[in-house]
Amino acid sequence: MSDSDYDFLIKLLALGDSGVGKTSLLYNYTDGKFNSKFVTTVGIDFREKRVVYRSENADGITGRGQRVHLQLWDTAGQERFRSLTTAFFRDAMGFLLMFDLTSEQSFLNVRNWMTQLQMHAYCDKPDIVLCGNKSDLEDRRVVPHKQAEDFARTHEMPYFETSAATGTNVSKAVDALLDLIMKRMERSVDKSWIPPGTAGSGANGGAGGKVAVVQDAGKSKCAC
Ligand SMILES: Nc1nc2c(ncn2[C@@H]2O[C@H](COP(=O)(O)OP(=O)(O)O)[C@@H](O)[C@H]2O)c(=O)[nH]1
Ligand SMILES: [Mg+2]
Repeated sequence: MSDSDYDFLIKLLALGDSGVGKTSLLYNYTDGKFNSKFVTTVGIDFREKRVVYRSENADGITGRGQRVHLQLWDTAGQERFRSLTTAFFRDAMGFLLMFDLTSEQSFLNVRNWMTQLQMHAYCDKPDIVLCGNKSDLEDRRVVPHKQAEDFARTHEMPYFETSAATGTNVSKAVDALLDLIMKRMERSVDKSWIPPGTAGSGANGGAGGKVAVVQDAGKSKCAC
């Protein structure tokens, strides 16, 4: 597959306090590895991965696979990088909002991250998946499963307990976010009115055009 050989370019952003495991989780997702050395992310960085997305209709019938090029943006959680990272919020189509199950403070700060998202993301109700990370450290857990799950339900976000160390639920969390984004884009396309007789006139161009449509949908045509 060549570099431009994909149907959709999707940009995701991981955010949350410093030390919750953003870099480790993205590294686990793209490379299947874990590095226990703590290396502070400076500013912003990204990793990439190709996946095939298959949507299911109401009858459970799976459609043709869509080739997705995922760009996973990794932010630095420290306050001093905030002005840098908020600029990237605008460009992302979905968010992995992370906290550390062994840190009460990182869970309390999830609210602050949500406020930041509401202010800077493409719309005030963006697609977010909440991840309580470090689930392998069960003996050091301070955030009860139910408390995090209730919080996520109140804010209508899926919730996963992940471990970047063992890989538990890492792909599931990213897949759930991709699913939300693809469904939102389908809704935006459904909502845009196409005058009778113009369908198939090539208004969207070829494969390159498709990618442009996706980016537009992520930035401005919010279907919430
Ligand atoms: N046990 C365990 N340690 C983790 C996990 N995720 C990250 N860590 C460790 O927590 C520290 C911070 O991780 P890092 O990915 O740099 O956090 P970031 O600041 O959010 O990017 C590092 O020492 C990691 O090895 C996890 O799921 N389980
Ligand atoms: Mg980091």
